[in-house]
This record gives sequence, structure tokens and C-alpha cells, in this order.
Amino acid sequence: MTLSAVLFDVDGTLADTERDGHRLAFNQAFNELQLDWQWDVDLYGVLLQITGGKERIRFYLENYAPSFLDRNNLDEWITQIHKVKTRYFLNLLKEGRIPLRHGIKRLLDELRENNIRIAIATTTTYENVSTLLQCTLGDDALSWFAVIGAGDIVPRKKPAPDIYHWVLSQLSLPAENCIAIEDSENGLKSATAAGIKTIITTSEYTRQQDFNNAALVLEDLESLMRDSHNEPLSVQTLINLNRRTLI
Ligand code: XBP
Ligand code: MG
Repeated sequence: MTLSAVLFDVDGTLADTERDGHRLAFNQAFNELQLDWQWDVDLYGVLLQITGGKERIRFYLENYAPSFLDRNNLDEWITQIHKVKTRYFLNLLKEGRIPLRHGIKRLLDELRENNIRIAIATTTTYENVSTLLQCTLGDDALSWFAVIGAGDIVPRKKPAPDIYHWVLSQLSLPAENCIAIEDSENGLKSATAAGIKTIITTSEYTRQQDFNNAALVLEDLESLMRDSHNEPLSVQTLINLNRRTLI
């Protein structure tokens, strides 16, 4: 099997965006809208089982603030709240508060040097992705990615495979020529349901999740260097993995 493309998840994979990013942005939006909802670190860890910010707000209402469910135009209201939250999240990105995870820039550069295409498959919004890439990698970084599949472009979010199917179709590649890099059980389920071998780099909220079907589980892209392998996750590792040889 030729390795033709690597598909990257965003939140928790490209960058640790959740605890000190999205969670803060949600709380800032709730404050601006004078809603007495505050998502602390532990509660947010529970809410993260639901992917998608709008879906997460609705899940919160259903389980923690059901009196709001009687509002007229509930979906429109949630969409408005999410728009305010996204504005705060973009501000955090532009303030440089959310760096890339260890090894991400190195691996992106290596993949490009080896003419292996890179793509994005994420639940968050396109605007969040483009701003993260521009703030961390520079204005031309968006053009490095053959495809960016984000948010509402598909009807069902992770763990459904929709976003990975969409990215594969845009790449015109079969799943067996690709590898996905993810951080969560929802992401692993999504990518593997699309037939894509998946590497997990765990993040703060996902460390204890079930990664049984992952091809490889790492603390981060540099952790192989800290173990016996003495080298970080490299393109050759990915190529070998895709050929199903031992790492
Ligand atoms: C993670 C998500 C997103 C973010 C919040 O996406 O589930 O919903 O938590 O971003 P992934 P939005 O791991 O697939 O990158 O509020 O824009 O949804
Ligand atoms: Mg993720």
C-alpha cells in the first residue's frame, strides 16, 4: 500500500484547543450573553463526549438546564450563542494563546518534503481551522493542505464517518492509501468506520479513552523519541505502518 495522504484531526491533535481554548470561549460567550452557565474543567470533560459546539450546547441544556429547552427558535438561539463563542475562540487564536502540539510542524514539513498530501478532517468550524493554521504556521499554510473538511460540511459529526468519507472523496483516494491522526475515541471511531488506519496522540481529556482499534497510541508525536525507538514519529514510520510492517 502506498501512503498517499495523512488526514489530521484538529482539536486535541494539531493543538490542545479544548481546556484553555474552546472551554474559555464558551464561558466568555455565556458571560457576554448574561447566561449563568459556567463550564468548569471537569464538566467540560463530560460535555466533550458530544462533538460539535452547537450540539454540545444542546446536550448541556438537555442535561443541566432543561428549562431553556422551551424557548422559541431554540436552534437559532444556540447558533447565535455558538457564533459569539467562535468570536472569542478566534480572539484566543489571534492572541497566540493556542500553539501547535509538539512535533506537528516537523511532521507536516516532512510529509510535504516527501510529497505525501496532507488534509484536515475536523468537527470544528472552517474559520477556526484556517485561523489556527495562519496564526501558528503563517498565511500560506492553508495552501499546504489538499483538502480541509470541517464542521457542518457533513450532516453527521464524529463518531460518524461522514467527515472522513467527505475528505477521501475530495482527495479521490481509497482509505487504504491514507492514515488518520486523531486524539479521541470519537475521532478514532469516525476514521476507522471510514476504513482508515488511525494513529492516536492522546490529549488531556482523552488519555483514559478506549483506543483498542488504533494502529498506534502515542502520548504525542515526539514520544517515540523518549521511548526505545529514539526517533519521533516520522514519515518512514507512517509508510511502514501503512504497509503494515512492524514499526
Ligand atoms: C472537536 C470538537 C469541536 C470543538 C469545538 O473537534 O468536537 O466541536 O470541541 O469546536 P475535532 P466548535 O476533535 O474533530 O477537531 O465549537 O467549532 O464545534
Ligand atoms: Mg480531536
